[in-house]
Amino acid sequence: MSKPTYFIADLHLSEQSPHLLALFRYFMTDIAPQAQALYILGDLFDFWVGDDEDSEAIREIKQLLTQLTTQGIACYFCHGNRDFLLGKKFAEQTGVQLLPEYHKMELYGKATLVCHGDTLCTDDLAYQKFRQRVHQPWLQKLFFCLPLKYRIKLAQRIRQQSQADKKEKNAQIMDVNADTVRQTFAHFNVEQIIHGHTHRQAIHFLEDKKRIVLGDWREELSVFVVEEQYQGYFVNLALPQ
Ligand code: LP5
Ligand code: MN
Repeated sequence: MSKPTYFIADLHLSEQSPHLLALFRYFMTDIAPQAQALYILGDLFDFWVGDDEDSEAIREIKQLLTQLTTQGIACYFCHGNRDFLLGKKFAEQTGVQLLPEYHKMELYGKATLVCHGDTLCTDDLAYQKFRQRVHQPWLQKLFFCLPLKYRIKLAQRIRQQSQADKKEKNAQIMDVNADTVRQTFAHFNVEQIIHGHTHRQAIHFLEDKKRIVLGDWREELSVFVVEEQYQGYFVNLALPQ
């Protein structure tokens, strides 16, 4: 019998959230080693401004990932809107394999697409405009020329602005656009899409297709488990006392 595949997203880890770090430590040492592969579908970090970022928390996260990949468990990473600047150096240091924006795969015989999910939220025009800008290679190159502490300051300013802007947006705008979802299913010719970003953990059935939305991590961790003989299910766990 083959081992399960795990999917997680939107952990938003940072030095400022020791509880999330503790959940990640628990997940990576007690749960993830049971998997055949782990897919991290973006926003592992609260934000990422370059692979030269360093802190005690980052060192531990890297070490936990390395520990998993050296056990032979494949670990894949798809960029989120907070950590799209995570690069090759991080991947080399941890053994994590970077995925493109959309990654199509066979998951126990099912054609499956994985992505972060932000590109499906096409009603959020302000965000899509912002995304287009910060994904420009020349701007990123320029950004990397800045000293680390300025990059962190800028990221914090953008986070503040994003939080303020979100208060003015209605929830509908920040969800996926139904037409974009339909087009994505058709374009990639898949039976299921697994993504995060909207933080609205759910399995949506669309005719004969499925869209699985991963939950973000708060009090509990959230993992979507797919096994050969099952359709897939969510596991939500708090830290053991
Ligand atoms: O992340 P979340 O859930 O809060 O909101 C997202 C969208 N916001 C973002 C921004 C990220 O939170 C922060 C990313 C930091 C990355 C590191 C710095 C990289 C700099 C790179 C330079 C090359 O993604 C939010 C969506 C929401 O998801 C739901 O989908 O609505 O989108 C926004 O809020 C976008 C705003 O509407 C526009 C943001 C304008 C920022 C302007 C910056 C001004 C700063 C000036 C500093 C001098
Ligand atoms: Mn996100």
